[in-house]
Amino acid sequence: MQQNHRAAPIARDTMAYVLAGGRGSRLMELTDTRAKPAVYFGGKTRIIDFALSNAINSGIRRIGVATQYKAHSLIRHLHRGWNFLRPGRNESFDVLPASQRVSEDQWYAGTADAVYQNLDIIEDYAPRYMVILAGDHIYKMDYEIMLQAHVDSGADVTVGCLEVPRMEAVGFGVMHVDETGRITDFIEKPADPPSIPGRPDTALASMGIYVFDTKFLAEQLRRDAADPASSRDFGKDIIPHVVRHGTAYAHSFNTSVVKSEGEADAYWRDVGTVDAYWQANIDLTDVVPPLDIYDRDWPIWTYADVTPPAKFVHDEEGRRGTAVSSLVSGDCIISGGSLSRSLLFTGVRQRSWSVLDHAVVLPHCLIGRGARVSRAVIDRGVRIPDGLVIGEDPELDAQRFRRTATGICLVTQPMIDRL
Ligand code: ADQ
Ligand code: ADP
Repeated sequence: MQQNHRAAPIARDTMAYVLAGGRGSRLMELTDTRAKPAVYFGGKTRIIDFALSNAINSGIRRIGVATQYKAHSLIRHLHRGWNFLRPGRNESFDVLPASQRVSEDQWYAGTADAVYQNLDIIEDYAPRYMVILAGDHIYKMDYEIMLQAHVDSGADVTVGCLEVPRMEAVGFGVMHVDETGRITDFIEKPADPPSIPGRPDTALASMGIYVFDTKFLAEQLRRDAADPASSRDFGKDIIPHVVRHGTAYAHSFNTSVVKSEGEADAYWRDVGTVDAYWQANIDLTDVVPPLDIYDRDWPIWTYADVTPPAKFVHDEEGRRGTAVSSLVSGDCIISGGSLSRSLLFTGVRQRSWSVLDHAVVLPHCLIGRGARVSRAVIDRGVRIPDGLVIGEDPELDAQRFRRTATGICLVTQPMIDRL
């Protein structure tokens, strides 16, 4: 991998610590066998590649990833794709599974515990700053800008934030800030989220991104670990405590979002539900997508198999394999089928007379002859039988597949086997 962004001193004195242990249960069967950060996104990458690429592109060269739930697929991906950092250059890449290192009967209790249990490793590297990140969001952000703001303000903690519709804020940490950006109040997942003063429909939400001086963070984690009432969580315990007893500043995502020409909004997505996941993938097929994955100044690194190019061929009867407004990854063969507004991951095979429309097809699926699939997510390796129709009969779809309220079908191999 090449480094094509400046490596500034603050970033080089920073460790990025990615929390990648959560299940993401609202993704249903997509996270039955893999943690949410390992879920495929955007054709070639996995969700965690966005946070990791942001760290690398921001100039950070020390990275730790805490894993817990169904970590096998994630760990394999990290080892294959992300082990290029070299200890001899003051770089490091550590995968830190919940391994009962501190206490024999404890997995990571909460997100703060997932850092606390590895404090010895972190303190051994002795980075001056820590950036704590979630491994399950899609966005491009320059953490160096946030680090600089943290140093400039002299805060104990700096919390990345963005504005969200007030009713969506029930799933976030919500904060109040004064005119200097200092956080005066922080409530984790409030049932009735407070709005931004003067803007009743909008709330200021935590992105779950925190910058700390390492020494201060270590003190806080040790204090928190000694508190039997604590749930060992950043959002529930650590951040509210620092807001009350120290100085916490908010850092607006708008300030450090990485945008290229054509990207209108500051793009940040949780993709935590099947609907949001489907939509964010399909959005990439727009003529000008809201997220630019072609930006060479901010590449999204990943592990990918070396594959032959995608291929489009006539079938025996002369029917052409065609694609419009679609993303087709390597090793796909479209033989006499057609697709539109769809996204094919690596190694998908599409047979004659099959039609895909608004379909997100994960790696190594087979779309059988004459099958029709619309508004669906097809899990990795699924073999869609010849002639099967998905997305046209709501009642039948709901019996056979995981069908969301808005009519998106999630299809897995066990569901096909039961037909
Ligand atoms: P949540 O979205 O509820 O709130 P949480 O479940 O705490 O997020 O997970 C945060 C990150 O940590 C995720 O990437 C998850 O995979 C990982 N994780 C969860 N439990 C873990 C464990 N035991 N070990 C390792 N990793 C773990 C948080 C904040 C809110 C904020 C939102 C923004 O608490 O204040 O608004 O993130 O999404
Ligand atoms: P997941 O996130 O679905 O676990 P992985 O890429 O980690 O995805 O692999 C899942 C399984 O599929 C592994 O057992 C892997 O060996 C297998 N696999 C990998 N490449 C292929 C392929 N080209 N065809 C079929 N199976 C494959």
